[in-house]
Amino acid sequence: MSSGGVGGGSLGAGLPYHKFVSFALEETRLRTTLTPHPSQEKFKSIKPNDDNTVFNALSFSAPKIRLLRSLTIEKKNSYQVLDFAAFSEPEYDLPIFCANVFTTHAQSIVVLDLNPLYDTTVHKDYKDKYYRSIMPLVHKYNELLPWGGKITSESLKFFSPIVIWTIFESTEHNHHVLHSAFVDYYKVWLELMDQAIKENNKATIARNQEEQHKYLTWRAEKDPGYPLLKKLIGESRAEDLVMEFLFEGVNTLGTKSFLDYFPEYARDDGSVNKKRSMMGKSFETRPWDANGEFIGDAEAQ
Ligand code: BLA
Repeated sequence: MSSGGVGGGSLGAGLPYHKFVSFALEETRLRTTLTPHPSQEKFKSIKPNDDNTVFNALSFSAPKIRLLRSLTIEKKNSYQVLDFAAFSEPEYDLPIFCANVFTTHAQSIVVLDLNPLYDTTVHKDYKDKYYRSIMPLVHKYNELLPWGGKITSESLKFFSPIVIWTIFESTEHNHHVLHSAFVDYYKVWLELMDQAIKENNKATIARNQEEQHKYLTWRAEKDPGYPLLKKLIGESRAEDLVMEFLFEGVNTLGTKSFLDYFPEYARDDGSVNKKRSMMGKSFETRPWDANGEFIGDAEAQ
C-alpha cells in the first residue's frame, strides 16, 4: 500500500480520512436523518490557491444535531488534515464531538474527544453524567495512543477526561489504531445523542447555548489550524471558512465577544492579544486519573 519512499504509506492512494468521514456519516444515518446544512453549498467546492491541494467540506444538521461538519484537506505528497465535529442543539447539553488530525509523512498530531460543554473540573455533575461510564476508553487507548506531551494549557478546559491527545509516527498501523479509536468515540457520541432528552427549562437551554458559543468563540479565534488555512486560501476566505463553516454559530448563537469570555487576552488598547496562549504549555503527562479526576493542578503552577 505504501507508495514507495514516501514514508509510512499512510499518505498513499487510499485517503484515510475520507474513510473516517464516510463511516461517521453512514453510522449517523442509521440513527437519524441528516439534512444538508445551509453552509454546505457555499463551502463544498473551496479551491485553494495551489493545484496540489484538495479541500472537501460537508455539513449537515439533524433533529438533535445543530451542526455536523467535516473538512478534509490533502496536499499531495505533503500533509493531510481531518477536522470533524458535531454540535447539538442547545436543548441538549451533549458534549461536542471533536476529531482533529494533522498528518505529515513523519508524524500525526491528533485530538480526539467528546469535548465537554461544561468544564469538567468545575462541573462534577456534568463529568459524572457523561464521562464516568466511558472512562474505560482511556485505558483501551492509553498505551497505543499515548499522551502527546506538553500542550497549550488553555486547551485543557475544553478537553474531557477521555481526550486522546497524541503525536505519533505516521505509520499504517498507527492510523489503524486511530481509525479504531475514532469509530469507538463516534459510536459513543451517537449513543449519547440517541439517549439525550430534550431540555425544556429556558434558562438551562440558554446556558447550554452560551457554553457552545463560548467554545465556538475560542476555537474560531485560536484554533491551531487557522494560520495554515490562511496560507492555503487567503485571509478573507479562511475567515469565512472558520466563522461560517467550521465554527458556524459563532456569529448567531450569542453576542458576547472573545474578550468577554477570555479577558486575559485583552491588550491595553482593547484589542485581542494575537498570542495563541497566555499561559504557555504544560502537562507533560495525562492530567486526569483513571476515574476522570483532574490531577494536573500542581504541574500547571
Ligand atoms: C497542532 N492542533 C495542534 C495542537 C493541538 C491541536 C492541541 C498542538 C499544539 C498545541 O499545543 O496547541 C488541536 N487544540 C486542538 C483542538 C482543540 C485544541 C482540536 O484546543 C480543541 C479545543 N489542525 C486542524 C486543522 C489544521 C491543523 C484544520 O484542526 C490545518 C488546516 C493544523 N494543528 C495543525 C498544525 C499544528 C497543529 C499545523 C502544529 C502547529 C502548531 O502547534 O501550532
